Amino acid sequence: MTQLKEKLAEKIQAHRPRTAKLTKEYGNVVIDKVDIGQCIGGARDIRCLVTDISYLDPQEGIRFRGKTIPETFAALPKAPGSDYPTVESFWYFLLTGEVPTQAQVDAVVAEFKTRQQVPEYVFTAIRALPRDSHPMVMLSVGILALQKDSKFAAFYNSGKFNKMVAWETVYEDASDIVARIPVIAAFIYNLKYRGDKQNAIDPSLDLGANFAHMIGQSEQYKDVARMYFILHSDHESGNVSAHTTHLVHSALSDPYYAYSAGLNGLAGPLHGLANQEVLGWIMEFQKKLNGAQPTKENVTAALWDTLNAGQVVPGYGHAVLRKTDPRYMAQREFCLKTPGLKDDPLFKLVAMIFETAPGVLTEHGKTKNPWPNVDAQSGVIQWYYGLKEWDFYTVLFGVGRALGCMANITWDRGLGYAIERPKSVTTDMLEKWAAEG
Ligand code: AMX
Repeated sequence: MTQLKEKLAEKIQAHRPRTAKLTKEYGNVVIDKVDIGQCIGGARDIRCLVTDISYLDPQEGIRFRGKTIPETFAALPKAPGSDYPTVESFWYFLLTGEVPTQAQVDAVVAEFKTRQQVPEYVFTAIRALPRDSHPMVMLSVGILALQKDSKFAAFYNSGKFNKMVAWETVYEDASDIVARIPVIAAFIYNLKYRGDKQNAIDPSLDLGANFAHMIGQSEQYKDVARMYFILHSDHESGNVSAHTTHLVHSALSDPYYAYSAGLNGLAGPLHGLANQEVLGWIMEFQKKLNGAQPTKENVTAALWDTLNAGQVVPGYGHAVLRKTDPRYMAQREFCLKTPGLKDDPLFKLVAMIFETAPGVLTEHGKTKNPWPNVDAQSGVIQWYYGLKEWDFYTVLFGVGRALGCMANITWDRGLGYAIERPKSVTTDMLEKWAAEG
């Protein structure tokens, strides 16, 4: 057993009595109620999921294992010569809740090297798709193609399945997915946008740095990849990608089925596809400007054009957050401290939208949150570093989101969470209850 798996075994063992006690002794304690608005309106805010991996406060934003984004970045050991932690150290932290030592990080980096080789049949399956398929289709197919080697599915089918240790094989699949998904993403990028010019894995590099290397990116982009994957990892359990992954795995579908499904949810324009939509919106606006400088006036007019056409302003609003997303701020700070990027015309335009859109959306009066979310800022950084194929941006999100989703389902199995099965009612019933007040 690796050090990380041993540590995780210890943590899961120690946690189990807490969950068992809550279920057995306090199972009837009411923690929420449901109204008709929530029943029709996407189950918004209903407290009915448990996770200790991250928590999203509407005012404060995300905390990973109790730490804010700046605290997380400050606490974790950094990649060699970098201000940013490796994705591997963050993975250790998400799984165990403990900040790893450098030696523990090195062990995970080494472990990932043994896992990251992607079988050729995965690439064959992706190549068989039409080249103009969306890269999210390719990513979802790539993850699903790996399913035949699932250690969890093999354990389930072995006749020796045992609930107490089932998490160990979920951990194996989860770790394989986290180690391999950047390699699959890089393959897709190279296939679609670099004329199939594939770069081999560099075994001396950590996960983020290797992704940068594989897509032929610059030295500076290594930090972009590390930062981006960590920021997009987790946003508690109710968002579409995390919830789908959890739901599908709750049927004991293995992590490959579960995460492929999660990715399909991430591909929706109200969720992960918003980052591609933001760039599309900005490019359309720039075209209309026809060389003129963006001003508060012309940005305001463009925002109203979008709203009056009955469309949403991509990158703004959130189902839970009620302030500027700290993931937006972390990326904005990256832009402000990076020479060149802070004076980049696209960054300036995004900053102008940041100044303008909250006022316009407030005046429009529909959204409960007029502030930007993570997607409003992320495309600018990618664009600046030359990754201009914006239909790939959700794939980057999907590589990062694997960390949170995989940590969550490892713990789901560790704590033996039940198959998810909420109850539905009919409109007749709702009308009857409405009439009864
Ligand atoms: N522009 C215009 N109108 C908006 C809006 C926006 N950015 N955000 C919300 N609204 C509208 C909604 O469409 C809804 O209108 P309706 O009553 O006519 O249906 C109304 O405001 C109330 O919505 P809400 O309760 O504030 O938001 P929600 O919880 O229903 O939806 C979200 C949240 C993110 C889907 C929504 O804000 C949105 O569509 N934003 C733009 C897309 C986006 O940026 N998505 C990415 C989210 C982050 C992520 O998952 N990656």
